[in-house]
Amino acid sequence: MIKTMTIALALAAVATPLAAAPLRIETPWLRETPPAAETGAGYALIRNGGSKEDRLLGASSAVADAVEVHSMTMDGGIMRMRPVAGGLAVPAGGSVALRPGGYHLMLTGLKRPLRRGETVEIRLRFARAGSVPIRFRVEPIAFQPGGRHER
Ligand SMILES: [Cu+2]
Repeated sequence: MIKTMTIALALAAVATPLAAAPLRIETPWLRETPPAAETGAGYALIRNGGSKEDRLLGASSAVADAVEVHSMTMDGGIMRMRPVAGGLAVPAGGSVALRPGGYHLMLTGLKRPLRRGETVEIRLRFARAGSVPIRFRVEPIAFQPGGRHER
């Protein structure tokens, strides 16, 4: 009798993690923009505590016509940005950083300037986790995220 119960509990424990939401978005921030800017950039650290890869497919926000996921690479001394084809992979049990000089969210068709100190909602769209609204804090142009790995 006790043995049967132990097996049942073990099966329940195996099934539970599949239902959990494994993604964690850390230090989401946007760079403040000059008054006439038409584009903006957003950054965050995306952690995946789950056992399956997820992909950041796109995003949207009320403050911009479009929000794209971009990569940035140096090509013969020239910075090039391009949309990430097929979405940005967030590996199982791992993380991906969106940061200045690398992957970022590109806001195009900004409807108003982004001012430091305010928070702006951006809805991230993942292949597995679905649509996730995140509040991004607007930081000064010279901001460098600190303490990202301190937790
Ligand atoms: Cu870009």
